[in-house]
Amino acid sequence: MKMLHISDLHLGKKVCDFPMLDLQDNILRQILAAVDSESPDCVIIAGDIYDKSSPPTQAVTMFDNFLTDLVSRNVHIFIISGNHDSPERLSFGAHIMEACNVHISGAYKGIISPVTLTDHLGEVDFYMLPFLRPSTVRPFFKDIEIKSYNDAVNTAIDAMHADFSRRCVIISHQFVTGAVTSDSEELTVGGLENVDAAAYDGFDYAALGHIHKPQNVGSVNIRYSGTPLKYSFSEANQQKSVTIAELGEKGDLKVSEIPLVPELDMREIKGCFEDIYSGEGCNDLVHITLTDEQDISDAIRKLRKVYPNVLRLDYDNKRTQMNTGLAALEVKEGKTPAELFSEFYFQRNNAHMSEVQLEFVKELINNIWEEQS
Ligand SMILES: [Mn+2]
Repeated sequence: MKMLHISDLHLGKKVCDFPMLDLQDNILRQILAAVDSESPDCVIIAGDIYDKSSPPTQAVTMFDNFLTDLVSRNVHIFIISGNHDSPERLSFGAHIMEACNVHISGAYKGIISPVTLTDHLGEVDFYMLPFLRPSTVRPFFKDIEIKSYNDAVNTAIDAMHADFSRRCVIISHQFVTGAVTSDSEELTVGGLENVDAAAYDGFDYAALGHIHKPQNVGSVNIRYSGTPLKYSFSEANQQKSVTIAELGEKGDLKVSEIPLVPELDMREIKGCFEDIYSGEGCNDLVHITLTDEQDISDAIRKLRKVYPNVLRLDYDNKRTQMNTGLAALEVKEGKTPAELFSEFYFQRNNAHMSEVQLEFVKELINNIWEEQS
């Protein structure tokens, strides 16, 4: 059973106000090309189809086209809702789409029956769990105490009564303890969401979504495919990919990756203004960190001439390296205005004024004093 596993498309997402739709359209085409070259039996989309529960119309149209293209390739398609999706909106037309081998698990209803596919080795059961919170599961199990996400997921899985003597796959969108996170996931603070990997014991493959870096958690058969695109600068050094999981006889799993190459990369650039401004430049989505000690006036507008898609600009210099805000100036009698300004300058920039700067300030202060007297 050959599975092509993706997740966290976040269609319609903007990164630092930059709309990702065109890049997403291109990356979906690359995924279709991977379906063509790999000929999987099924495509698994493990949640977070959209970035918002009410996605923009362009995102809905894009996913509609993607699904239509997938169906025309004669594969089974498994879709679960993630924490960013509206389960009800995602399941619109789900019963009708079953006829086209599109299987959607939207709102949790307390019972999960497997979808069974057959290959030359026999049957494989696919269990589809939508994103679960304790409050989603509790109403269906009044006599079980469900305090945590871990309780919720374990209760829902126990209630499936999966037959682990058969080949079986689970599709789930949760935060498994030990997974390496990025800045774009919007997790609940404090680790409340954690689910122990042991919840997925017994399944030949757990096709996971929610965490945006592709990775195995603990063992090769518990895996996040990651996002198809970088959605934060913390992912600048990640290689995004499509996961191919091949299940032979029970317990025999092979996993490989097909790299995805975005039309525009997301990168971090650090250096002084002159070097970056006089460099080659490109259209990539960049976060520029300037190391100049003095702020460059209108830096972002100037840099956009070489890097039109600067999404973020920061400084890394003596001033920004100071860990706290400005300490109160110690105003004592007997200090001249120029001395006070020198102290202020030092606190602000973590460096002393040069002789020239000091002379300039003294002259300026004198002029102001004379005007007022
Ligand atoms: Mn996500």
